Amino acid sequence: MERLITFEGTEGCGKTTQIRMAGEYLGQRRVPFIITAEPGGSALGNRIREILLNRGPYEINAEAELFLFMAARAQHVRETIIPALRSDKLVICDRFSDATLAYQGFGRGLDIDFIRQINLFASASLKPAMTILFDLPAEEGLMRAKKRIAQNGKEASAEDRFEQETLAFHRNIREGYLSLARGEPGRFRIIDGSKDISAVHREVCVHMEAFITG
Ligand code: Z5A
Repeated sequence: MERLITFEGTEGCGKTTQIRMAGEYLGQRRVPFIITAEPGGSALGNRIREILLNRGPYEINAEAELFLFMAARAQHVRETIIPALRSDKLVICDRFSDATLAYQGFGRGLDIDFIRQINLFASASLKPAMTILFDLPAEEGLMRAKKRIAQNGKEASAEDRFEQETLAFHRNIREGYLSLARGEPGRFRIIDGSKDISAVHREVCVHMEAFITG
């Protein structure tokens, strides 16, 4: 079984916070691992990330957006994820193929079956063995993300292409993730992301422990 674990959820659901804490936990358990993220995880992926997340002096339509995410994934999988798995490392990835189904499929309304097909191509048919989904109301996640942007003092135009989307868009994505989880209950673990950070971390540890000892 591929030792790829993905963390997924809507904007501001707490994935990044929880991945950092999961990394500390794996370190204490002396499990070799890497943490990586999409879009990104390679030099090319990071360049594509800048195009995708920052608002530039151009429009990106839904179809172009889909292929940019796929290009970043194709590079990331072959340059970073597969080599790490081959050297027996556990790979924790902040977003992966499910994010494309949720955002470009359920969010933007592109064809889900087509996305599934090109996901397989981009990811070299790699599937996560376990996906932890942090579920919370879209309003709450957006509030957290906006607070964080304000705290970081970012310009309103930076890294906000997705934050600027309507509440309905983010609600569709939440529903999309929940429907993906219902379709594959053996792979998904759903955690209530509205609980406090340490309560969520305890639940993550239960799933990580079951995974590494299972
Ligand atoms: N995207 C896509 O459309 N298609 C794809 O195929 C892929 C991605 C792969 C990536 O942006 C964007 O790309 C993403 C989907 C799209 N856009 N959106 N939306 P990103 O990587 O910059 O951002 P993100 O993945 O959405 O994550 P995020 O906004 O950084 O949020 P997060 O990682 O889920 O949460 P966090 O950073 O851990 O926490 C956010 C804030 O909440 C922070 O201040 C924390 O201290 C706080 N926090 C965290 N947990 C809690 C709890 N439990 N209680 C209270 N406060 C908390």
